[in-house]
Amino acid sequence: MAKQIKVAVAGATGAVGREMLKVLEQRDFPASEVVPFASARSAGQKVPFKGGELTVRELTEDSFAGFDIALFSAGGGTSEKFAPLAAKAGCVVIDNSSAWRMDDACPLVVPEVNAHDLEWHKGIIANPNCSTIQMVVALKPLHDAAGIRRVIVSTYQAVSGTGQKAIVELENQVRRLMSGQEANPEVYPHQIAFNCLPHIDVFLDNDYTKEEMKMVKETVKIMGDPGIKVTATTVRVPVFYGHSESVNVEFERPLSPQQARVVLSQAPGVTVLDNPREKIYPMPIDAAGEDATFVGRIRKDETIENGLNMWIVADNIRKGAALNAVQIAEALIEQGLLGVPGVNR
Ligand code: 25A
Ligand code: L14
Repeated sequence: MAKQIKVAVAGATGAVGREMLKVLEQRDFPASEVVPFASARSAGQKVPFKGGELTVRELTEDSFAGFDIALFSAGGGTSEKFAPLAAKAGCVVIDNSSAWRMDDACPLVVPEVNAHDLEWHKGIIANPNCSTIQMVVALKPLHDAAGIRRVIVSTYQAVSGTGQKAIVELENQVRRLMSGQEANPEVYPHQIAFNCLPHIDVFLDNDYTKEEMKMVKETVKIMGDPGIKVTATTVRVPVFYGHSESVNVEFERPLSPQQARVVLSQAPGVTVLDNPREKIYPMPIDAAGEDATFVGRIRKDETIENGLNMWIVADNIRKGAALNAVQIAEALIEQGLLGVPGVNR
């Protein structure tokens, strides 16, 4: 009989943690037991799972004994502290925060792109940034076809990426402003309703945001090619679920829009929605709740020799976070890579 797999979800009361439970259920993940963990203030709270409810436990240093996989989405500080303890206990961590992504000992994985990097994991596997994930799902097949030189991306990111509190802030601001009250921003530095903020995560010394530099560095690590140059502008927009991206790509070799559509329509995880005459293109309201990365508006960049423009949309909470993490867990099982080298493998 196959091994019984015990799964811990750390940060189970958050926007991403709740979606992780939903994705485990929807994909009928082969777990013998799923246990939700969060901070002390949420211990005892119930979270829905498989038609019933699970009781949230407080995450502590010895929570991980007997678990095979821990899905983390409890913020970077929690991951820094608890992920090494889990790995030491023989539990493989799949971490959704930015804490471990650029660590040379941790694979950074989007299964459609680099599932092979799971082979060298040492107990902690990083789930990339949401904007990076959907971009590389679409770029990898195009890179294989024509060699990417440079990418210029601007994002239109939903508030759900910041968590449940930001979803509530957008709802409340819309209501307040429509009834003549002040916006009262708390989560974001400025009003987000009816506005755009060219500011996600913190500003760095080079005047880019940390979110923008994640897209630059993570893309190179996932694609395994330091020759790919990326420059990014990341923008928060008043959308609840679904990140959109305007992406300009310069290739080494020619690739027509029609060739790109064919390549993308055969690529894993991608759905092409590209029929401008019929007003068909990806939109966040349609991508919300879906698993695919949607690509449309594919057209030639007429200012350079080998260039295309496109529009990429995905559900940031699913493919950008919870779904990608569960797909990593499925790939680990498939490749026989459960267990931590030197501990229980
Ligand atoms: O927001 P926090 O504080 O970072 O918390 C996020 C999750 O981690 C848990 C926390 O439990 C929550 O489950 N957590 C924090 N510290 C912990 C610790 N020391 C810890 N777990 C263990 N040990 P909590 O008990 O603090 O619960 C409060 C959280 O519950 C959510 N919430 C509030 N109101 C809600 C609600 N959920 C559903 N319905 C409601 N009405 C809310 O979580 C609150 O903080 P959240 O959704 O705001 O948190 C999401 C976190 O994940 C990050 N994030 C989002 N998308 C991504 C991402 N990180 C990486 N990649 C992504 N794609 C967010 O930035 C946020 O930190
Ligand atoms: O994964 O949208 O590093 O505010 C941190 C910022 C996820 C999105 C990450 C946001 C991001 C989040």
